[in-house]
Amino acid sequence: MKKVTKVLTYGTFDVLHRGHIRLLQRAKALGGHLTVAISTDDFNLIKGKKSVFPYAERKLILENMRLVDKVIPEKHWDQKISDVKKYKIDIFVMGDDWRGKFDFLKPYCKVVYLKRTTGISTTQIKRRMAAIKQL
Ligand code: C2G
Repeated sequence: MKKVTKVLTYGTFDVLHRGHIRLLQRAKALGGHLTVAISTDDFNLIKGKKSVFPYAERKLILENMRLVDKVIPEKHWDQKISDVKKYKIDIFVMGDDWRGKFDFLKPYCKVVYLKRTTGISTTQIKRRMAAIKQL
């Protein structure tokens, strides 16, 4: 029986938008099983990110997406090697705003950086919301 290719990616995935979806779509297309490690609220503080939605809500949304097979928490920077080993990951995927940053995973799995979707970001969405409020 052919082993299913397992893909892993990490992120905050706050205020889900087409940039996130396109990343997840392309990541899933690389294999048959996609695990998403979602940054916890505590880890977001370490990343200097304040999310609109708490971890539990960001997790609820992603684990109910057809594209996503498994959701795990991302609690700190240095869990990736053990995650790749623990979940027998074949391909690690990140947007290319992280290009090179995770090459240390190359001895353990394939590392793929996918083009970041331009014209959309959580920050931009917050700005649009603020602008609408002014109307
Ligand atoms: N992304 C994208 N296009 C956008 C916005 C985001 O392709 N317009 C991608 C990012 O490159 C990343 C994923 O979507 O691969 C999740 O983005 P964020 O939630 O912003 O994740 P980030 O804060 O970059 O956290 O250990 C890694 C970090 O947890 C990554």
